[in-house]
Amino acid sequence: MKRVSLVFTLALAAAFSAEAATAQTLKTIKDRGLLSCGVSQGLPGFSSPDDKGNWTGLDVDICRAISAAVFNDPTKIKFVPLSAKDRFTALQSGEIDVLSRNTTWTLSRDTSLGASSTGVTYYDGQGFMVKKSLKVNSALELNSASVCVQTGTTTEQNLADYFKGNNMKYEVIAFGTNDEAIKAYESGRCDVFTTDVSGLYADRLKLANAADHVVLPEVISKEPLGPMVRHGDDQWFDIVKWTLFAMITAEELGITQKNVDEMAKSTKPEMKRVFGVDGNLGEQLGLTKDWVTRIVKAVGNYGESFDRNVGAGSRLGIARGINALWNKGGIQYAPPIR
Ligand SMILES: N[C@@H](CCC(=O)N[C@@H](CS)C(=O)NCC(=O)O)C(=O)O
Repeated sequence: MKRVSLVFTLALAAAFSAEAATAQTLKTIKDRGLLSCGVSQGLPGFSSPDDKGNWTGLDVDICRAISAAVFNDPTKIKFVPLSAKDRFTALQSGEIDVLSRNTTWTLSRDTSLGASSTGVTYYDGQGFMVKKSLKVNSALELNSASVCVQTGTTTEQNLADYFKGNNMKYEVIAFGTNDEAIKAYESGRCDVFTTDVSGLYADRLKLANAADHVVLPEVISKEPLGPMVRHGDDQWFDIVKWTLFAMITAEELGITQKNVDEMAKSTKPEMKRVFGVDGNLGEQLGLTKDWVTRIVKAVGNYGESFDRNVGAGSRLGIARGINALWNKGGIQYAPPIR
């Protein structure tokens, strides 16, 4: 009996210390008073700073939503601009708490790079852009082309797969930053620029004469983009994951930045749970009961953020397409808040 209870006590102690060891990120962020958010070095619509250093974008909104959920303030953030190559080291080393940088969820990133993908903010795929003067209508006509690409990306890998798979030759010219790659393409050092299709829309805005360039019809890969956290802290993983799910759920329930206070008075059981009137779901995450209200007040629901940053209300003007909600013809879907 004594032995059993000793074993039990030891097991319990181990369980608690494991919890204490892993649930550090939220505490670290609160002690620091800032969320450290890894973003791009400037990709309009996703994460880019204005002249005053004020960051906006779909990826930025995720960090603003997390900051709102934790601090009831969407501005308690240190934005860390990262190249594609440096982003995972920054996450592993603890320099950033979350990587929200048009980053594709893949198996090797979830395993050997020690990241945990928390969900998908934008379902994307890789495409090609060429100068109209090249008179090319399909990527299959690109045999022997030179291609500008950013190093440390899935883009590089897909490019190799696509050309090899179609028995085509190509010359890759890789750059450390996106601006270098796009400038090289524009100046004629390569025939083709390739990246995620959303990136092509964003990068086209940087070109002197956008109308001189065309995006080819082929989409050669799946690029589910979303926020990532470090392995090893389940509580933090849950917070980031459910922040995104809260934004998607808010869209589904018709909760907007404008009507959130009104909607919070709803007597419907699902609404009462979401708004923390019934139960303590927010507290189970380590947040507060009004976590969803905080998030939606700060950034709006997923659809509002999409429209404002990359969609119809933005310079990019991207259609919702497969990023529409699952019940509106798309595949955006959040598990139940219950
Ligand atoms: N989604 C791909 C590509 C991501 C990527 O880094 N794309 C480039 C080209 S659009 C980019 O975002 N550059 C912006 C920057 O370097 O700041 C990945 O995760 O590897």
